Amino acid sequence: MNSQSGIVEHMNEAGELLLHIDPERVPAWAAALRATLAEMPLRIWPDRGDPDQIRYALLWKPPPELFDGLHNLQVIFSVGAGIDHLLSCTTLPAHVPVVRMVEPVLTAGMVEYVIYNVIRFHRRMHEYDVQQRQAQWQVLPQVTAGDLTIGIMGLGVLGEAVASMLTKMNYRVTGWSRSRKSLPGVRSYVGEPELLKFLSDAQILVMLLPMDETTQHILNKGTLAQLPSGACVINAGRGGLIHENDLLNALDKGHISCAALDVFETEPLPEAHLFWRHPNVTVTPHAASLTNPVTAVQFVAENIRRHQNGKRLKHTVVPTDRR
Ligand code: OXD
Repeated sequence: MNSQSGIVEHMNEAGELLLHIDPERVPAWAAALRATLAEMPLRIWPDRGDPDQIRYALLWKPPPELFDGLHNLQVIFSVGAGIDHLLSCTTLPAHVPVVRMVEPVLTAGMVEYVIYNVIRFHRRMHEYDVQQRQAQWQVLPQVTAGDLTIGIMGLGVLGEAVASMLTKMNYRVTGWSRSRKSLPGVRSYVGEPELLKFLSDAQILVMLLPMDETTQHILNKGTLAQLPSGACVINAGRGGLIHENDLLNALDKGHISCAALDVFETEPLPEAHLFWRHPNVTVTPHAASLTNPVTAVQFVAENIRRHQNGKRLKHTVVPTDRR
């Protein structure tokens, strides 16, 4: 065995990594993976090479046929923070661990997006924008951060980071989640029984929940009505969390004064959708926090090395989330 074949055998033992992502993102991800995981051959869908060699898969919205014959697949990584794009894939192998993307740059991007919109709504910048277009010089009343309650639905890694930043900025912060959380300065509400109370205080509501059958349309006519009059909504979780027509009605009636929406039931948001032209809605194209290939690949590489060394993977999806 020459040294060349020795290397090949070692690589085969470690297996190969399969990448599936939107075509325009492939070059940056492939470059980052080749730089950080140089020892691991990279396959880019639809080229799977010998499917038996695939041990790891890094995926965004995989097609069902991607998993055919991947008998040796050992870990599935999500390119994004959300994993609903994997769980909704009918062929996702039930026995293979799924790992969420959790890394500081992705978290920081989400904190920036939410804080930007909280301040914009709190300091009424969206109203000053309108006034400027009408050359209208009018000072609006100013509320201090400590007099404003920001309610965060979903206190996972992203929700917790947002909550922590908001508390540092002196906002009153509440959070709603499946289990009780003990976060400094954050009032925790739990489950169905405490949902209405949580909503009734949330002057700015931040949606960062995962999408599943329990959270679909959780913000609807009934729950929107529980928010204080004039509340603002920020959705950076998933479009399906909100019943879009109910939100439009609440905006038209003025019960909800403004919304910043980054995610939608149908993406890209159809050209004719009323959100595009609603005066009190800000639309961004699912861009609140884009996964940065260079830093994200560090997280993937660390987890692959942990896996190869028999250590526990970080940020695997718990079985109850995989129902
Ligand atoms: C997501 C992401 O999961 O963009 O939506 O990270």
